[in-house]
Amino acid sequence: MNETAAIAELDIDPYSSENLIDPYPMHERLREAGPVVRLTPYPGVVACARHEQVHAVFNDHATFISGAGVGLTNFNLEKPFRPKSLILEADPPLHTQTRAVLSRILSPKAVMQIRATFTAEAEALLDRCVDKGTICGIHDLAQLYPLKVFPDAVGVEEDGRENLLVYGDMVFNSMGPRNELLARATQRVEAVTGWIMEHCRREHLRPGGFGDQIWQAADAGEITHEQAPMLVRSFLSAGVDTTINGIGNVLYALAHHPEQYAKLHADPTLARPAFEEGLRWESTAQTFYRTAARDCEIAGVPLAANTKVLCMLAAANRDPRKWPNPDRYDIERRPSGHVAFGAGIHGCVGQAVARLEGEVVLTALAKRVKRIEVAGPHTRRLNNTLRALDTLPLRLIPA
Ligand code: OVM
Repeated sequence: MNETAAIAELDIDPYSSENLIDPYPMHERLREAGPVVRLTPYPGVVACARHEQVHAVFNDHATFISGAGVGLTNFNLEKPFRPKSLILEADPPLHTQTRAVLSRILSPKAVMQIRATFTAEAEALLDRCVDKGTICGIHDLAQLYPLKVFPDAVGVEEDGRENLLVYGDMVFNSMGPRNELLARATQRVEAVTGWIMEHCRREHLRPGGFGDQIWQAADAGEITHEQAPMLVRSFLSAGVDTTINGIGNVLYALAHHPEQYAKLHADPTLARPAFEEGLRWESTAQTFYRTAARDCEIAGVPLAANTKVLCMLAAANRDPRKWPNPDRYDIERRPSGHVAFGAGIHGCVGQAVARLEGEVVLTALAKRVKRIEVAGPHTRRLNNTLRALDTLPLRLIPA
């Protein structure tokens, strides 16, 4: 029999304002305390902050399941705020079926087909930003871009798209505790849930778009017609707030590392690795949970069935056991193995689209802008799961 190890316990609340504003000191304490750590304020929860364990948990989907929710709430014990996602909050065999459909719709071939349009939109938007000179990196760039290209690709009408921001904020807050952030998001979402569900219906989706392709998969018998709107809902839940903040965070990284931006400007083909390193350095989705399906162990530490395992992606992505100089943003690092998109069977199904968006925005930026200057203090939008900025004043010095 394996030896069992004692488990460390820390009085840390990952959802305190202090830790949401600056999570990095907390990440270090959790990584150093052990491979798996109990959190005093959350009984029944353990956290993994090291890369090795986060990766291992994600790659053992039979032991560490998603069907009981990938937030703090255990859906075996408490009702979810909305009907469960058929892909995010599902396990095989259901997950296998739904994933196959989304995976085909978002395949490398599909991404090739949207590339020209996504590039043209990025260039048009960056032209406007450079004309302005001083911009809010979030409102004028990071939000506008995904909010235009992704709903266009899904086939959602222009009117009311700002509802997607309110909805995404709720979805990602719902994975945390019942704190003030969740209470406020719950209030705000009430006005938009109807719009979201309405826009999952076939008659609201442009023929041929990603959304309509889900309905076509239902016609083909790959999924049921009852499942189709729920899978469109996944696009609308996961496709906008994530890329907005991925782009916002990388703009922040570049603005605060002028020597890295200089390299990107000198060689715009570094756009893709610069975005990738941004995801490692400041992971958009900071955390996801799994639930122990049975009594099990992590790194020799025994865990009871139904234990919620908090996987700290952002901490794993700066684990010094994995990365040399982990706190350094270095666009030449090539950070393969980062877990900003998760890993294993639930690894982000839209990652090729996310990477395309990051790449074309940074390419268009690099070609037009010689230098980025911080034009004032930034502000954060606190969210229980997302690393998000509210404002990011930037001065773009044209090439
Ligand atoms: C979904 C969903 C929602 C949020 C995130 C996500 C990261 C998926 O509704 O399927 O993946």
